[in-house]
Amino acid sequence: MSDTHKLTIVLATRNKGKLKEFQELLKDFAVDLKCLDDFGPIPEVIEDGETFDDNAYKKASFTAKALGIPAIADDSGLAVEALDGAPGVHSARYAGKNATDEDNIKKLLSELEGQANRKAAFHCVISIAVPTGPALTYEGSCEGEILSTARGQGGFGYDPVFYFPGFAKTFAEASMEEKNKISHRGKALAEMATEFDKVLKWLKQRLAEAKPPKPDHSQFEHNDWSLPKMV
Ligand code: ITT
Repeated sequence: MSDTHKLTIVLATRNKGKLKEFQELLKDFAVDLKCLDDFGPIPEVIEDGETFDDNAYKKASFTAKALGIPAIADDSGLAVEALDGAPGVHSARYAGKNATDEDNIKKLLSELEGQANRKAAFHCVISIAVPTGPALTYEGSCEGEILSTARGQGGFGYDPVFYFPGFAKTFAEASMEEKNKISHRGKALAEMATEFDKVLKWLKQRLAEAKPPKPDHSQFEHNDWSLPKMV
């Protein structure tokens, strides 16, 4: 398909891995998916929402407005039952502003020390927004348990302590293909990809509505177009 027939959409991330994953998933659709690095500098979005939904929408709508084209954003994290849903939207910076994955895991394990309830779930929300504000949302979750020691070398973030009973392994012990099939992000992405043709139609309709109305030529029909008489 020629690029002129493709709808340009920006994925609100600088993470090339994420971009590749989305591009691969949407490769059969008439869409030219870019990431933030393909555009000039735009201000960082402050992810201060109280829910994954708030943050995903904030990122998508801010980016769409700033660049004047539709934008997709995702937000995800880990919610632990015994910690009232923490680290939640603070998952990336649970142990502080520049925390590494190891720092975050260490803090999580210390908060859960002696706790019998180890239930936890990863959540992911994908938001697709147009510059005028409206958005579509896709969600996915994956339930598991937090172990008391890390296991496995794969994945990222909290994967080494997230035990998925269906695999009898942690996410860091599972292959990427295995994880993608059942993970929070995998499920949200699959739901979005399944109906992406509808998403494209919806986006085109919203973009068309946003254009200034075409002039109504009927209003000129009875106009007198002759030049004013010179006196
Ligand atoms: P962006 O730049 O795209 O926003 P990010 O690192 O903020 O990337 P997310 O919002 O998707 O990524 O995730 C926030 C944190 O939640 C992430 O840093 C991890 O600590 C944790 N997390 C999310 N998904 C995870 C997964 O599949 N496995 C392990 N940890 C995960």
